[in-house]
Amino acid sequence: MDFSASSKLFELAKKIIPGGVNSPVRACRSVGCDPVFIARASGSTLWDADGNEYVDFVSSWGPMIVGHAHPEIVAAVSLAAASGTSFGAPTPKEIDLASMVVEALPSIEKVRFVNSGTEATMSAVRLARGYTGRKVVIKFDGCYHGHADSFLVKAGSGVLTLGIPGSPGVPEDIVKHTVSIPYNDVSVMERTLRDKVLDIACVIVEPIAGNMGCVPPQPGFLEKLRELTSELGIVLIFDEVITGFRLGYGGAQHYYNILPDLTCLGKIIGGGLPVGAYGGKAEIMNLVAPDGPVYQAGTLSGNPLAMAAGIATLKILQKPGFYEQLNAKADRFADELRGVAKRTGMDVRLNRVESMMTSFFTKEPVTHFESAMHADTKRYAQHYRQMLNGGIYLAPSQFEVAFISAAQSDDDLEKTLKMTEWSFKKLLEK
Ligand code: KE4
Repeated sequence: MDFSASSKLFELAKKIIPGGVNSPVRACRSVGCDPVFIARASGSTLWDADGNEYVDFVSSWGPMIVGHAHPEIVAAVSLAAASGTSFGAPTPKEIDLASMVVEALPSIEKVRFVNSGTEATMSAVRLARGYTGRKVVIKFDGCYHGHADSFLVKAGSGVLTLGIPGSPGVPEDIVKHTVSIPYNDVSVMERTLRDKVLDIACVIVEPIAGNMGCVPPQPGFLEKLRELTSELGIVLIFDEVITGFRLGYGGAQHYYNILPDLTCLGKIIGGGLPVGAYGGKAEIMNLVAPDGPVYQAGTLSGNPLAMAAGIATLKILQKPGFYEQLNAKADRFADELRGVAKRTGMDVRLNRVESMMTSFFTKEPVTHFESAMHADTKRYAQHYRQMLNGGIYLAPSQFEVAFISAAQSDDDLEKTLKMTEWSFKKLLEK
C-alpha cells in the first residue's frame, strides 16, 4: 500500500501538534509504524489520505456502533447545525437525550451531560467525594477512566503503597488518595474496602475492562463489589464509557443485573460527536451545582449538534432486533476467528463480550492486568501492520478492543478472516 500522502501529513502535523496527533494512541508507537490519516468514512469503511480502503474495527474507539456517516445521524446533525451550533443556554434536545438515557438505565434518575468520558468520570468522582465527605478513590489496575489527575496512578500502586503518579505533572498529594488494586481479585478488593485506615469515597470500575484489552469480570466479582460498597456506604461508579449502549440498550449494568450508584457514559451516546455524561440516584445528583455545592460546568455541555447525533444514534439502537443481529454477527465472527487460530496453530486468547473483543497473543488466560501484560506485543505489532496493509484497520495497540459494528458486512468479515489467516501463517513462519 502507498502511504505517502499520510506520511507527508504526519510530518506536517508533528511540527505543530505533539506527536502529530491529538490523542497518544493514534500515533501508533506501540505497533511500530506511522499512522494513516483518515480522509473519510462511510458504513464500515475508512479511506485514508492515499485513497487506501479499510474495514474498520476501531469504530472511533467505540462510538460508531451503527457505522460511519449513518444517513440518519448526518441528517440530524446537519439539521441542527442549520439552526445554530451552540448557544450556551438550555435547549429542548438536552431533555430529549437525557430522557432516553434515564429510560434506558434505571439506576440513573438524573444525568448531567459533559464533553468527554474524562469529564464524566472526573465529575463523578468529585461528586462521590462531595456526597460522602471522604477522599480515597479505589480503581483497578488496567482500567482507564480518562486522563484526570486522580486516575493517573501507576498500576499496583494501591496494594503496595498509596497512589504513585503515573505521569509527570500529577502531584503526589493528589494521587495519594487513589488506590489501584488488581481487577477480578475479590480477596484483595474485600481487604482494601474493609481497610479502616482508608477513607474511601468511591470505587470506580469498568464493568468490563476495555483498556487493557477486553477483560470480562469473573463470575461474582461485580456482585461482591456491589455488596461490599452497599454495606460500607461507598459510592459504586460504573464507568460505562465503552459498555454503555454497547452490549445492549441497558449497557453492562443491565447485562450483569447490577445497579451502580453513579454511571459514566460517553462514546456511543454522542454518535461520534463530543459527549460524556454522568448520572445516578437523585439523592446524589442533587448535590451537583446549581442545585447543590459540588461544582461542575462546561461551555459546550449539551451542545445541540452533539445532542442531535446522540438522539439519532439511540433511535437506531432502539430499533427491534438491532442488538440481536449485532451480537449474533459477533458470535459468528468470534467462532470463525477461533477456528483460524486453531487451524494455523497461533496462540491467541480471544476475550469477548458481545461485540467488543480482543485477541491477546498469549496462550495463557487473560483475566487481569498482570496476565494481559504477558501478551506478545511485538507479535501484535507485526499482525497490526500486516492487517493494515491488507485493508483491515485494527486498534494500534494490543491493549485495546476491536468492535463489531452494525455496518460490517459478511463480506467485510470474510475478508478479515482470510487476512487474519494469512497474517497468522506469516507470523508463524518467522
Ligand atoms: P475520553 O475522555 O477519551 O472521551 O474518555 C475517557 C475514557 C473513560 N473511560 C473509559 C472506559 C474509556 O475507555 C475512555 C477512553 N477510551 C480510550 C480508548 N480505550 C480513548 C482513546 C484515546 O484515548 O484516544
